Amino acid sequence: MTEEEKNLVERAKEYDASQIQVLEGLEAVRKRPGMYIGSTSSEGLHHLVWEIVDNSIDEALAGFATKIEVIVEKDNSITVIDDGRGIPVDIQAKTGRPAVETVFTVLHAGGKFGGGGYKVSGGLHGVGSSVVNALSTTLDVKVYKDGKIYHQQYQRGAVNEDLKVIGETQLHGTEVHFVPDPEIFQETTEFNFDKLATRVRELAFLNRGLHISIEDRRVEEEVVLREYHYEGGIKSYVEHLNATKTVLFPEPIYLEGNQQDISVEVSMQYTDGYHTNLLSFANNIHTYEGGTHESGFKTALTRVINDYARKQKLMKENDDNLTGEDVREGLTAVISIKHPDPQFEGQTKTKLGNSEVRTVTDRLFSEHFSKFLFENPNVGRQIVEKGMLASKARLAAKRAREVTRRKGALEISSLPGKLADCSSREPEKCELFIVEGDSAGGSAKQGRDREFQAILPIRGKILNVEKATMDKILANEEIRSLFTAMGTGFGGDFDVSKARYHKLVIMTDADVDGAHIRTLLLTLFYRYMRPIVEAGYVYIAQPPLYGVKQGKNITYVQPGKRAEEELQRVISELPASPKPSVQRYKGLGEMDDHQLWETTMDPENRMMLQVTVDDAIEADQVFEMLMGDRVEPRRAFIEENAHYVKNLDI
Ligand code: TTJ
Repeated sequence: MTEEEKNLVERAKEYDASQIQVLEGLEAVRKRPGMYIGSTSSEGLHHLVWEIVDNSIDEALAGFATKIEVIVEKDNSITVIDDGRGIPVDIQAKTGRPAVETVFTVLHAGGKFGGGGYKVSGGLHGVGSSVVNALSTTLDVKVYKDGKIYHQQYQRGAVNEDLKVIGETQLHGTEVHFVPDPEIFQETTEFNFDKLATRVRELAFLNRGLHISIEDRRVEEEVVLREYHYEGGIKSYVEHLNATKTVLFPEPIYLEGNQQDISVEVSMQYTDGYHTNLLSFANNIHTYEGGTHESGFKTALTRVINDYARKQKLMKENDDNLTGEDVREGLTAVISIKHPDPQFEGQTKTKLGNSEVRTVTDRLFSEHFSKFLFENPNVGRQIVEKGMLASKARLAAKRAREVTRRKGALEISSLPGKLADCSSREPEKCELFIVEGDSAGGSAKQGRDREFQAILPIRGKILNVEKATMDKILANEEIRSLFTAMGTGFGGDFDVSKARYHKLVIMTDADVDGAHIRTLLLTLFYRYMRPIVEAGYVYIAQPPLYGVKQGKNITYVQPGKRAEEELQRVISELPASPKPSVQRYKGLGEMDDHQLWETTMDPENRMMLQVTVDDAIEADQVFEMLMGDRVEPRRAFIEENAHYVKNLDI
């Protein structure tokens, strides 16, 4: 063998060895997908999309891509296209393979070549392309670059075809198409368009100027394409959140700044309401659990308002300082920071830990906000007055709570009479059903498994907590019994670890009233029991929509978009005689206790929807729209959702 031949043999051996490593790496991903994408449920499935989209967002933030398209294809596969520089295709010295191949086949290979810029993605830190590849039956990448179109295909993570030029182009960018592997995503491979669209819109808000669209090609009859682009970025986000509310000043405050490689954006606006809506993000990740950016903002807000109030003599000399809660009442705010190396902590890894972010956010925000107050004394005065009102209300509520507490009204010893409690005292096993109406409550009491299922019937509409002060809320009997039954305490005393049930199930009729009560309850939970929503304790029961009866047998059909189709299928699969009868259930009351157990309460058979914080926020917004003071958004909403409301009503 010549020297050259020997070299070639060595290279080939090295290549084989590295290929084996690559396959072992991706095999590990297929063996333990949960370790890389959290879970293989619907959550994990959707996570794949964000792992790919994050790369395009990086390219947009670096200033090279202006447009991102996300497409849900007919077969529930996904295409993502951007107009960036295109993933590099040149052969890397180290591996002897095209860079793009390494991106998709080597675990932990980042999308960054030559460094620079933010790695904005959280979770897997944007190194998830190979993970997505490993969990897809096929993945195709096309790179439009230097006049050529390059293409490569992989199957379950392994190279299927070498990279090759398949055509010419004037364009530049990257296109990735992947088919999630049903062997991995056994629960479902169906994408939820609304869920994708919500996040895509959020990404548009969080990345000012970005054009991002999402298209659903599964719908035959119509073009479902949503395009998002906000020149105002998070300022537009605040406007959107406040669209249905009455605001104290017309344009949200907006600032952006940069210090120590950390970029900070804050936008905020006060409404005339009582509630705080504070959303924070780090590198586009929603930090549900808050963190240093949030705490920096909160401290600065409180300090600046108090300083301002004293300097302007808007507060009396011996008045107590306004508290953080006081100055946040009615506030809608979005904080978005970008950090080269974010540390995510907390139970769900959604709490920002980098301590330097606290100081940077505090400094940038307080400088901007104090200047704003001194330049807008009218607004400044309104904000202070609002804080002082909140402070008075807080003291009144505290007194009311003390009275309640002294009377022991929220103690478990005084469990409400209407509550049919369960016998188990292990909260992890216990379920509390909140049931609309006394008659359905009666059936539920009869039908339940008393070992672990408790029933609390509620009557009529419950109090609208949007429009009530704390002392009113505490005086409301339905709400009191709910809090007492849960055992969590109220307000500042709220303690999720004291929850007596780890499932709190809303069971209402499938009509407009039922939807309304459900919205009221969700609003209550979101506003006053948020930790139980965050803990995933809240569920919505899914009573069947139809019962198809034939002789002694009943088959049930669940509500949903395809309920009618499903009904037809059920009927067509029955033997021809005797003739089946179809019942459409309008209310829970139409089912007897046995049917209610079998269809809606029995853990073996039932379907329940777990409520996420996003669902609750949405309920809260829908609620504002329907119940708030402003007529225009309400009319628009009802017009837009007329079909939905009608469906509920049938
Ligand atoms: C990195 O720096 C050199 C030029 O190319 C840059 C890059 O990688 N850009 C890039 C990657 N743009 N878009 C991507 C990308 C797009 C999708 C849809 C999926 C993936 C994994 C990467």
